[in-house]
Amino acid sequence: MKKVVVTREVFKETIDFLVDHFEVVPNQEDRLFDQQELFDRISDAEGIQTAGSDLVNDKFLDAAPQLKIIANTAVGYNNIDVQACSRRGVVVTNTPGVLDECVADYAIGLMISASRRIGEGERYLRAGQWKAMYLKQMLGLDINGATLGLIGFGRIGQAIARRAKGFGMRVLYHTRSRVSESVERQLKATQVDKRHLLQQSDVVMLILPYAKDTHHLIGEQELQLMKSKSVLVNIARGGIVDDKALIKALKQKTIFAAGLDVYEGEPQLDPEFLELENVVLSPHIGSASEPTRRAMAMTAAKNLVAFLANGDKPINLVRPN
Ligand code: 8YV
Repeated sequence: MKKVVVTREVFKETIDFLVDHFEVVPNQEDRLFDQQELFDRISDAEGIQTAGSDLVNDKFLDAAPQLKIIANTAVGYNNIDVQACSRRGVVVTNTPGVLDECVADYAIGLMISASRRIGEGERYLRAGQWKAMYLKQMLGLDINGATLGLIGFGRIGQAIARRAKGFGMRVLYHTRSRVSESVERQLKATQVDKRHLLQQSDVVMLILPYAKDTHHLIGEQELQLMKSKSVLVNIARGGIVDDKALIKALKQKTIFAAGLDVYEGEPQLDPEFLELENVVLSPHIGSASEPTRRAMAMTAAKNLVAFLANGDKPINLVRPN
C-alpha cells in the first residue's frame, strides 16, 4: 500500500477516509517534530498532507524521494516551493472554495473590532477601569456607509463584498484583472488603481496571495496615502504588509487602527504590536470554524485519494507560475 504522511492533527473522519486507501502515518498527538524527525517520517512517503505551517522546499523534497503529491491543508500555498515540486514531478494541491464564507465572516469581524475598538474596550473593562459611561467614551468609526477597499477580489474578496453590501458600504477593489461587469454590478463594486483605493477607502482590506511581487505591497508610502480615520485589515498573509511601517503608522496615528490575522515571520510577531491599543491581533484563525477546518482537511485528503489511489487528476491542482 502507498504510504501517506499527515504532518499535523486532523479530524478523525479524515484519517478514517485515508486509511481506506493508504498506509497512513498520522500525527493525532499533534507533536511538533524537529526537522530530522519529520524527514525520517516522510522518507518513503508517496503523499503528504501538509499544514499551512509546513515549509516545503528543496531540502524537504530531498528527504522524500518517493513523493508524488503534496496536499496542502490551506488555500494559500506560499509555504510550498511549487517550482521545486514541479521540477521533481511532485504535484501540489490546495483547498479552495471551502473556506471562503468563513474567512469572509472573520474579515468583517476584524473590521468591526478594529473600527469600534472592541478589543480595547474589553481590556479596559477587564482591568477594572470602567467607572462610568460617558458621551465621548471610546469613540470609534462607522462601518455603515463607509467605503471598503479590497486589494484582491477573488472568491473570498467577493464574499466580503457581499457582506459589505448589507452594511451599505461602497466597495472599491484593486486586482490585476477586472472581474465581469455582472459581478461588479451585483456587488456594486468598482475597480480602481491602488493609489485611488488607498486614498478613498475608510477600510482597506488585504485578501490576495503572498508572492514576490506582493511582498510589502503595503509599506510606508502606501500607509501615508491612507486616511487618518481609516482601518487596515490583513487576513491574507504576513509579508504583504511591512509590519515595521505599520507599527509606525499606528503609533503616530496616521491611520486609526488595524485588524491583523497574519504577520511577517509568524508565529513570531513584532513585540511592538503588543504595546499598541489600536490594533486587533489574532493568531491566523481566519478559517478556524469547526465545519470549515473539517472541510479543509477532507478536501486535502480527497486530493490525495483522487491522485494517488485512483490515478485521477487531482481536484485542486496548483500550477507553478
Ligand atoms: C490557514 C489560510 O492557512 O487557507 C489558507 O490559506 O490562510 C488559512 O486557512 C490554514 O488554516 C492553515 O494554516
